[in-house]
Amino acid sequence: MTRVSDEDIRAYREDGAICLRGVFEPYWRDLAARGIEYNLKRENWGRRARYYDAGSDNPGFFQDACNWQFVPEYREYVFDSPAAEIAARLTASSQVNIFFDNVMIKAPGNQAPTPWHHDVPYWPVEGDTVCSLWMPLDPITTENTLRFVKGSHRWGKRFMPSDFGDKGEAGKAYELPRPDFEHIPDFDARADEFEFLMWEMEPGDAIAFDGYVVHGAPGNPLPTPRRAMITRFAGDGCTYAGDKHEELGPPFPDCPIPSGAPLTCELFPVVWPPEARAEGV
Ligand SMILES: O=C(O)CCC(=O)C(=O)O
Repeated sequence: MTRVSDEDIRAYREDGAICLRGVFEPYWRDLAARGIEYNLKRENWGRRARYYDAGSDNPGFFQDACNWQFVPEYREYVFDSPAAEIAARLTASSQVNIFFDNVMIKAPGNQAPTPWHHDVPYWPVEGDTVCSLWMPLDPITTENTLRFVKGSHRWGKRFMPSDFGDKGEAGKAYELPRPDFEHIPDFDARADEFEFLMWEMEPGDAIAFDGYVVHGAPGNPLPTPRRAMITRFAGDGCTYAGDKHEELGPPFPDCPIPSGAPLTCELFPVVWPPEARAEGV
């Protein structure tokens, strides 16, 4: 495995996000692009598909999730692309489970920002080895790239999830009955207090980031779409947390394992190393 250097591992742990250059060959990009093209058709939406800004003048912030069982291209990408091994290496895990696949697509000129947030508070999982790989299929500039608050995964904080849509005003926090969740700071207003990470990217590059690092993104002012194939992995020590709160995104109503259990089950199979996969998956 030459895709991840020791320096990448150090920076990932220290900063919470890194950009890996040229790690996805054209085969994987074409595969993901075909999966997205299929998934975007109305008849192929999963049950979690949503346009966040459906009521706005220029709708076009689409997301769908948890479709690897239904979209063969996503399944192959999840199981056989370099993504899982990269996540294993960065999190120093002996094996990783797929938690879920996700696509986030902003149409040309779409104004909807991605609100500042960190991921694990949304999701029915707990653990320090949750790692996402965000692989864009289009060139990314500073105008539409993700932004990360450097080192925020090490603050030990849990910020209340924000509704990405909220009737067009992205970013309104859910009111969750959890005293350990704080309102997220307005990082734009307090930009001089923090250090941010962001990268221009070419297809083939990917950002790997920790489940607790705070991030957000502007809309997509470019004349090209901003398609991102995202895979979420959970490494050693992660457990299911379906009882975290009621507004889980995504929810897994059919999950066969109880809260507190290790993740491995048919929804979250082991994907790496290949020899640890369950038979028939
Ligand atoms: O693609 C985006 O705009 C947001 C991505 C994101 O928040 C995530 O992958 O966790």
